[in-house]
Amino acid sequence: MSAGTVAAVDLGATSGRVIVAKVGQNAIEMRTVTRFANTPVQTIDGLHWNVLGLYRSALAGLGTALREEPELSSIGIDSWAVDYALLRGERMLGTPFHYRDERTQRGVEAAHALVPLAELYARNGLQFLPFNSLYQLTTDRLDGVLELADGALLIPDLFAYWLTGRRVAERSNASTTGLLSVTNGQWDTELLARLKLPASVLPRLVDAGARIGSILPAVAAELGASRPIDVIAVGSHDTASAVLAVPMRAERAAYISCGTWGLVGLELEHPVLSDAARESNFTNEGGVDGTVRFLHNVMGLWLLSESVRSWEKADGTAIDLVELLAAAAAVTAAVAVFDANDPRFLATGDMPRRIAEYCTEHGLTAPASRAEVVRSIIESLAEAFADAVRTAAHLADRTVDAVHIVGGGSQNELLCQLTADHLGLPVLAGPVEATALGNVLVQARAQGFIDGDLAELRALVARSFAPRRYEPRDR
Ligand code: LFR
Repeated sequence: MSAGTVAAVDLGATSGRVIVAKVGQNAIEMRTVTRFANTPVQTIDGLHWNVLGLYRSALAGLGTALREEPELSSIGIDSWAVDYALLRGERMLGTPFHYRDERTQRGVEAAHALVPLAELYARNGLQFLPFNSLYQLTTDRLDGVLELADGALLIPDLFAYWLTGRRVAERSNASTTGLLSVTNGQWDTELLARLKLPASVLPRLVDAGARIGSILPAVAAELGASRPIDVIAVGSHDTASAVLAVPMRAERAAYISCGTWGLVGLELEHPVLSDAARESNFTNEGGVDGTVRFLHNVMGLWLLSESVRSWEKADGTAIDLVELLAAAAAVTAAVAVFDANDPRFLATGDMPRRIAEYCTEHGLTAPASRAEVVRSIIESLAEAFADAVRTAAHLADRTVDAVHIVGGGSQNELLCQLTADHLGLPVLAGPVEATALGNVLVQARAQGFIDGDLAELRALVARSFAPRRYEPRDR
């Protein structure tokens, strides 16, 4: 078995990147080839992803990757979940909506009138989020748009289709649509019929590790590739890829995949579908190798990035985040701890104002300075993370003795320390690029550069990227 080189296209809610990795049985070397902004666009009908711009940036990055690494043997794509493009034949019908667009309220009501939430949960195991694909598709149905479509592809599947001409639905991401059976992992055709959604728009399901196809000749020409390159299905839901790359002992650890969102939970072998799990809004999403990602969506660093966006707009200049975080760490006065999961924080817009409103409504003193707002956000996130870890362990009847934080949030020292303090457990931070790592590991295994089960892949991650340890302090 010898090492080989693969490329990950990893699309996050604020930026995307193309990463190349040389992966062998004993070490992984990763290098970011290109990073590009992901800036949503508000038009008259709502908030959209600029998927064409993202695709162009991904192609440019893959072209550079190939020039620099002519041995590159495959490409894998991951992104956020739930959002999709509708297609008719080869044509994309409109520009995909962003999950933070607020159009889906009608879809939620219409879907629940057909199938009540408790029954949905028993069938799909998903926490209620107003943007789950099934509500978005129901809104498209009510708007008369769905009937024009003969296909629907989640974002990574859309990119794979544009690269290869093959339409598939990778299972980890398909599990976030709400239309996949949590018990057998197949499209739930009975549920689709009851929701008045056409099963015919949904493509064939594949598992992470499957070969989707080779890049089309026109794509090869654009990338300057002189030979066929495979596109491999990875854990195309970014959180599935991130969880795969958490260097944990899955039976005893909880994870927090912290970027725009904080996804907090456990890896399980079987879903937990109890009333208590539904009432606590815990989800059973599909992981790589048939695992269950039992987790809860906490609002995440979105609270911070959207605050910074408001301040930068007001100032007309960029804010130095390192400086701002240092100022937040230096705040000594007690700050308000608010409910980071309050739905008012979901949409785009003035975040500091919404935090202040929450505080006033709940009899808390609203944070005054920017440093205090940031401190208040981080304290509130740490508390929400700790709470979700405890709830997950309780619901799944597990003992947790360590918590791993991966993703961008693992670099936030204050957040890691406060999470450890709130839980009274050690926090192990890193790797930062867990999502891209999970993406390349699945490709490398599919290509035969490495082998092993999840525990062995995680041991490889731990050898290549040693986590940083935070011990809990007395509170
Ligand atoms: C994280 C993530 C979450 C999902 C949210 C919306 O990037 O994929 O797992 O709930 O984005 O798709």
